Amino acid sequence: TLVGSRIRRIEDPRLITGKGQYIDDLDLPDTLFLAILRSNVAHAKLKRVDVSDALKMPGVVDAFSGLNIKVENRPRNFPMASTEILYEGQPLACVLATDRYTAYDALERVQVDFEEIPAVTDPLEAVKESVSAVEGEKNLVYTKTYSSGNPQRALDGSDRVVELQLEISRIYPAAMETRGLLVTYTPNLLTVYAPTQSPHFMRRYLLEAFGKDVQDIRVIQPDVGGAFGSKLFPYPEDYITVYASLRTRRSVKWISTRSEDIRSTYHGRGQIHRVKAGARKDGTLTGIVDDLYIDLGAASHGTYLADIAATMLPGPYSVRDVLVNVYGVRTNKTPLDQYRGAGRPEASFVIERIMDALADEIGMDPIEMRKRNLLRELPYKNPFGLQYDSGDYLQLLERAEKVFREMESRARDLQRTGRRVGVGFDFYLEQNNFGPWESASIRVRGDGKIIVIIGAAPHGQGTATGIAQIVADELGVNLEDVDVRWGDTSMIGEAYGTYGSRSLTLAGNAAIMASRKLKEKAVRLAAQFMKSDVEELRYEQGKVTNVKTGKFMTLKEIASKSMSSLGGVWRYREEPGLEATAYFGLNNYTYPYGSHVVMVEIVDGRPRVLDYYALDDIGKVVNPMLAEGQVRGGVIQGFGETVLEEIVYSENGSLLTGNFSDYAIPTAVESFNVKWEYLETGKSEALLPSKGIGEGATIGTPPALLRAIEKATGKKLTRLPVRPEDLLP
Ligand code: MCN
Ligand code: MO
Repeated sequence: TLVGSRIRRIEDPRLITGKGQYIDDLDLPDTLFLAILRSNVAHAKLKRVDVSDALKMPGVVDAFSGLNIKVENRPRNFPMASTEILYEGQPLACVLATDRYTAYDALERVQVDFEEIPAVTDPLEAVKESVSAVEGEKNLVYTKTYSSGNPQRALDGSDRVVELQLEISRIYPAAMETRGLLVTYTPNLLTVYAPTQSPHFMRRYLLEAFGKDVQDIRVIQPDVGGAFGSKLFPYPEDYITVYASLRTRRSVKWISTRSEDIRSTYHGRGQIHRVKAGARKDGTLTGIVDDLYIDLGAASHGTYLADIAATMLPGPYSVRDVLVNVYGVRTNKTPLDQYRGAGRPEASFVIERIMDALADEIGMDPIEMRKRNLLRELPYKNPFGLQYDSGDYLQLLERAEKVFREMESRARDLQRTGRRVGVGFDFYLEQNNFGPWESASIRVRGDGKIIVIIGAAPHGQGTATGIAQIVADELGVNLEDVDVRWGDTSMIGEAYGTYGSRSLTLAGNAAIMASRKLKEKAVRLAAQFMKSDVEELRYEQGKVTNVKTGKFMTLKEIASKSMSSLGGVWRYREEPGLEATAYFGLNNYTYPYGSHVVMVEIVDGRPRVLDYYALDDIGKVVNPMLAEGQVRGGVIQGFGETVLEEIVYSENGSLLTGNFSDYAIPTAVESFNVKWEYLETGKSEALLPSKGIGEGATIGTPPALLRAIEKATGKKLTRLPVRPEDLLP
């Protein structure tokens, strides 16, 4: 079978030979270029924005400011500031010109009068409410309590209690391709080319805002150079560009520069956890109390990330006495949203830091400590009601432990020679397949070509290859006969998209269901053509065979006969055509799990990875090469988050890491090899019993890597990323 095999990505030949069509490759005649004027201060009273001088410039077609559209939980005055500037990079005005150079030049002629007022950037300062991030409003905009059992009593009854302030800095989801949008105008129908993770979300949101001005909006996703969670929902610039197209009745393109992107693409993470956790001398985790501060920036739509982190905080361990107080705080920074892992890396970082800290405190082996607390029976309802589904956590942990012991003994040899080497280990629980469902359609064309259209919207993952494997197996045809397509709202009625590591499982299972409907139809059509009873026919290996006579028709023959007049069938018993659509949703999240083991050396003041091992259980693995690719990329991103990447603001809210020379992402130079293995014990309840792998490694990497650095430096580490001073001898 193809499912389970390492098959090369069918997407790649086109992309690696430079034939990809990214949004800025699309050139349509008479397109205006839109450039956005952004605030260069964090907090100010906005008195006047005057575009009249810009409008006088040759080549400038239009310019405007003060556009306001109501979208829930976005900054007041969205998508453009009109009375108050709330963060550096917030859109203030835009210019439309016949080319991009003129548009940017004209921005300099927009006059802005404002009066700076105090900004607040530190969420722990902001909760004190002495400086308002938004005039006349509270900074603390969201509080929630997750409570189970009696954590205070549990801490009081513990042999040891640790208190930690764990900080996870803000990071920039640095996709290779910056954001952009291209809108083509025709009366009543806008076509929006959007490098998005969900064309259907884009359509829904845009129709909500502009539905009274157009009959429909078609969204097409061109090739997308990565997203990592950041391109799921429309941004201010998307609304501005669509509005500009409607206003000018012209096609409009907006492409963000890297320095615009770094201040305007919603940042990720940004959480501080003040935790107390207790254990008995035998290593039993007794209780956790956590004050979770999430730095929302100038909006409040990122609160769900705190909810995910809070409910996942107990991780794979049996602790029942847990209290998490969530504080969602607004600051004068770019709004916060999801970045690969979205809440689960934060939870995993906190619980794994707790396990290491407690193990150190009671003088116990950290793996023994984890074993003592690891859940043995599944399914299991966690203290906050999450239903962990399936698997054998201990089996996986013990396998990773072997790797850890072996790495540790090599590390000890190196340490004896004076090298600063350490090994880290973690166990992580993932929650994915975020809902609610996904769709897939299969159409067999008259020429026999099988077109599969999925509602998921991959943008680098290689999903089309995985889906092609699934469908080819299910229909018993060659991989080359299956053509997987996606990313156009006019190809598929309703859909969701690619996020929450859901596409393979949800779209894959929808594709299986659609394939099965299609096979039934093929049998009914074949019965008509072969003058047989349906009962005598079997669909097998891409053909329908009469079990009595041995005669058969291939899927291609059935399709072409059904769909062409040349087939000579003019009286239809069966409805012609060979296509089917199916929708698939699970009634729970899936909970894959894994373990990372890493050996690090501090060389010239920098952590260098000497060995890296990751082990995952995601149920049925469709294509181990694709899954491994996800793990490798995720580990390198996790390395960036642990060692290099940090969005830093000055106290008055100016962004100090506004380009790639100040904001360091991992490059080929810092990259290293990752060994990956997998188990298939924890199956999901789907027809194809898979779970997601798209985000796992960004969850599993930071706790193990930070532990390794802690061991190599002998220091207690509580912050992501580590800073140079943490690494000094
Ligand atoms: N796969 C598999 N067997 C499984 C599960 C998955 O072979 N049991 C394969 C799939 O065929 C697919 C890949 O692994 O090629 C990931 O599938 P899945 O876990 O279903 O995740 P999604 O396709 O839904 O991808 C989303 C996930 C998320 S949420 C982020 S963020 C992220 C990530 O994918 N962003 C990425 N990986 C990324 N990879 C790239 N190149 N670019 C991004 O922006
Ligand atoms: Mo994501």
